[in-house]
Amino acid sequence: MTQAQPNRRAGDTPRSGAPEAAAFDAVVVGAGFAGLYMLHRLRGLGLSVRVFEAGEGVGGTWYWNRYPGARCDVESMQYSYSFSEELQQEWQWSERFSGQPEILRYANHVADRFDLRRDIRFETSVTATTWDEAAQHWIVETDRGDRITAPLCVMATGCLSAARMPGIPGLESFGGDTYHTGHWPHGGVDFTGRRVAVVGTGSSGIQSIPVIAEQAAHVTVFQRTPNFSIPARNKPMDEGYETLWKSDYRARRLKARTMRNGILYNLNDMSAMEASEAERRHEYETRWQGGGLAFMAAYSDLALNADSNRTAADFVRGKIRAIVRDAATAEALAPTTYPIGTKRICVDSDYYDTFNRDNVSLVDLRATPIEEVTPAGIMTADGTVHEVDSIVFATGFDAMTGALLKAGISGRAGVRLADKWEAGPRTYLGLMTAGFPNLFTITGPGSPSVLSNMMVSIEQHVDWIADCIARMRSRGVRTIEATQEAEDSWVEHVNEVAHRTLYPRAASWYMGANIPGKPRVFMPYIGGVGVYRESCDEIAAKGYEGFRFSGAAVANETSAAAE
Ligand code: N01
Repeated sequence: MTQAQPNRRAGDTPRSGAPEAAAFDAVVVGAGFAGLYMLHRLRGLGLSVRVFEAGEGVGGTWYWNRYPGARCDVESMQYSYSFSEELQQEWQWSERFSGQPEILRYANHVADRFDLRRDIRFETSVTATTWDEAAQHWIVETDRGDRITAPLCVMATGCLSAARMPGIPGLESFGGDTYHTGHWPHGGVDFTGRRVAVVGTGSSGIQSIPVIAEQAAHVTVFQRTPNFSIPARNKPMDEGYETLWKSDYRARRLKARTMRNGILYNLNDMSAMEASEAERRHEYETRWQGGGLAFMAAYSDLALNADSNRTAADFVRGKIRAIVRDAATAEALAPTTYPIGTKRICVDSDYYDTFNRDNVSLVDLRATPIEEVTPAGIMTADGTVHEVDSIVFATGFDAMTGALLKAGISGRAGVRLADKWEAGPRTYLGLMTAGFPNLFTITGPGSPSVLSNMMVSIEQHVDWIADCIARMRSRGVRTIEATQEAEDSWVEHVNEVAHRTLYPRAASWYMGANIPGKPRVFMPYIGGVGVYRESCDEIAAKGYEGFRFSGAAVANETSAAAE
C-alpha cells in the first residue's frame, strides 16, 4: 500500500509537462449510495481516498432521475442505510414510499453527517482507468485533467446510470424540447399548456405519465411494450409503523438480508398451483390493495412456473381492463408477450386510470412503429404526425455495464474491459473480474443488485470489500484478483440459475435486450440475496477461495485471510 497523503489533491496536479500523479490509497468512482458508504468505510480503515463524481452533488441515481413522479418502489423504512444505528434512528421519512427529493435530501444528510464531501471531486468524470503492472497501481484520469494513482479502485458507478436515448431518425430536427427521465433538468420543467409526448413505458414512464398529465395540455404516450404495474398505495408515513420499525430496526434489517430480494415482506411459501382459484383471487386482491412489490411474493413460484405466473398475470390484466374504460386502450395496455415480473415489475400511482383522462392518448408502437421525428412531432408508420411541443424519453439505460465501460478500464497487459466483456459481462461474484487486480465493482453484473433492495446489496458489497481490504493491508498483500477458473464457474452458475426461471423469456434490460447489439446475457444473479451473501461470506472465510493474492504475505495468504 502507498502511504496515505490526504493533503495532496488531484486538482493540484501540475498541468504542464508530464504531470506528477497524486497518489491515494484508493479511488472510488461515483458518489451515490454505494460510493458514499464505500468512502466512509475506507476512511475508517485509515486510507486516503479520492472519489470522482460526474454530478454536482451526491446521490447518484437520485441526483439524476428528477423526473416528475420519481419515487422509490421499496418502502422508505427499508430503502435506507443500516450501518449507523444513530442515522437510522434520527432520520424521519415522511411517506411510505419516498419521493426523489426526499431521498436526495437523505443522501445529502449522510454526506454532511459523516463529513464525506471533502474527499469528493464533483463535476468530474473518469475517462481512463489503467492498471500499471510495474507500479502495481491504477492510474485514473478525468475529463478535468486529473491524473491520480491508487493501488485500489472501487467502481461505485451504479447499475442504471448510463441513460440511453434511442437513435430515432430526425431527432435533431425536432422544433420543441426534448428530455430524458434519467437526466432531468434540475430546475424542473413546466409543462403547463404544452403537448407532451412520452416515449417509453418502463418504471420511469409509468411514474411520470400521471404527473405530467395533470399539468400538460395533452400527453401522447408512445408504448412499444406494455408493462405490468402494481399500485403503490403510497401514503404519509404512519407514526406507529415507523415506531415499530425503529424499535426493532437491527433485527428487521438482519432478517431482510436473508430474504430473496433483501426486502422484508410477507412471502407466501406456497405454489400458486396449490391454491384454489378463489384463494388465489383473494390473495392477489389483498396484495393489490396492499400495494407495492409484495404482490410478486403472493406465491413462491411466480418466477419459476409458467402456469403459476399466468394466474398472477391474468389477475393484473383483469385489473387493467376494469380500470381503463376504453376497451381498445385497455387491451393495448395489457401485457401478453412475457411472464409477469420478468421485465422489471412497475409500481405506480394512478397509471392505468390516467388513460381515462381526456388529455391522454396511447399510441401502440407494435401496431404503428415510430418512423421518424419531424420538426413538429413524432411520425408513426401509418403516416400520422403526432404534433407535440416536448418529447420526454423514458427509454431507460445501458444497464449494469454501461457506466462501468464508460470509465475506460484497462487491466493487465492493457486488456480493455470492453473487449473482455464483448460477449457479455464476466465476473466472479459480481465483485471482481479476472485480469483486473484490485478493481472492485459494487453491485456489479453477476450479483443480485437490480433484483434486490439496492441499499441492502450496496451495504453487503461495501462491507465485503472493506473487510477484504482490511485483511490485505494487515497482511501486506498488494493485490487481489479473481481467478479465471472461479470466474468461469460463477458465470456458468449465474447463467444456470437464471435459466431455471422464467426471466430469460422476456426481452428485458436484465438481458441487455434494450440496447441494439448488446449481447443477450442475463446479467444479475437471481439466486437470492440471502443465499448470495452466504456464498460471499463463506468464500471469504475459506481464505477468499477463487481469488489470487500477491504481495509480502502471499505465501500464507490463505490462512491469513481466513483469520
Ligand atoms: O427504463 P426501461 P426505465 N422506441 O428500460 C421503451 C429502475 N427504476 O427508466 O420494453 C420506443 O425499463 C422500452 O420499450 P421496450 C427500475 O429498475 C426504478 O423506465 O424495450 N420505445 C420501455 O418501455 C427500472 O426497471 C424506479 O419495448 C422505446 C422504455 O422505453 C429501471 O430503472 C423508477 C425505445 C424503457 O423502460 C429502468 O426503468 C424508475 C424506442 N426506440 C426506474 N427504446 C423505482 O424505484 C426504449 N423504449 C420505482
